[in-house]
Amino acid sequence: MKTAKRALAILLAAILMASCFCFTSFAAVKTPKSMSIVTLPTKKYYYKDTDWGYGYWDFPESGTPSFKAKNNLISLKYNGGMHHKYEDRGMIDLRGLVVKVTYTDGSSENLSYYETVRNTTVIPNIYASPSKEYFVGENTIEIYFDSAPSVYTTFKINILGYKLGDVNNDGSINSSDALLILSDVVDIKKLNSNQKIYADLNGDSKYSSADALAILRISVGIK
Ligand SMILES: [Ca+2]
Ligand SMILES: [Ca+2]
Repeated sequence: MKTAKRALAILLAAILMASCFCFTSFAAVKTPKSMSIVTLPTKKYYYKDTDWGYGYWDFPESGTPSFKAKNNLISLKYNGGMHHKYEDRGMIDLRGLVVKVTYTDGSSENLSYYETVRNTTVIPNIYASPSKEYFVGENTIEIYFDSAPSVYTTFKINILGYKLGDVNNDGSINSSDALLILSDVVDIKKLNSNQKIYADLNGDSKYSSADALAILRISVGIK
């Protein structure tokens, strides 16, 4: 009888422990339901050669990752976070990002982006990928948790293109670029924030008809 009671006590204790364990496990794992941006990443602009280049990152089975040149394929060069899905296209610098996460149990919290370094691998708590391949101009970026990739939100980054004076980012400096500046100056159509940066050809920290004239001089071969 004593043995039976003892066995029963052990059984009850085992069941209790198992149920506690299950409850603890269940309570510890929260499932994200939605995500929204509280603070955007600090880095807003990506500059050619400094932040991106024509090519892709090659990650060999062994050895050091290297950047391989390839025309018409833009890769970002930020190497702070290991990216699983689009590693051949480079990575986005998410430092400074804060997101609000709402869970299926109704609770929510603000999470800041961080990176954990394990050996030589950098593991982020929030992942990012372009909605399609990167291109010069405005790009939509999706951010998500590795554990719940179907829950995501988006923001935009600016990948700045060719050279000063190429206001429309089409690869050449010509009268089309000058016309864009002049259209802004006379309030027909305002330049966007990317275009304003490339419009200041003479480097006086503003764009004006003087820059348009300088562009026209270049386009007709007068320096
Ligand atoms: Ca142009
Ligand atoms: Ca200027």
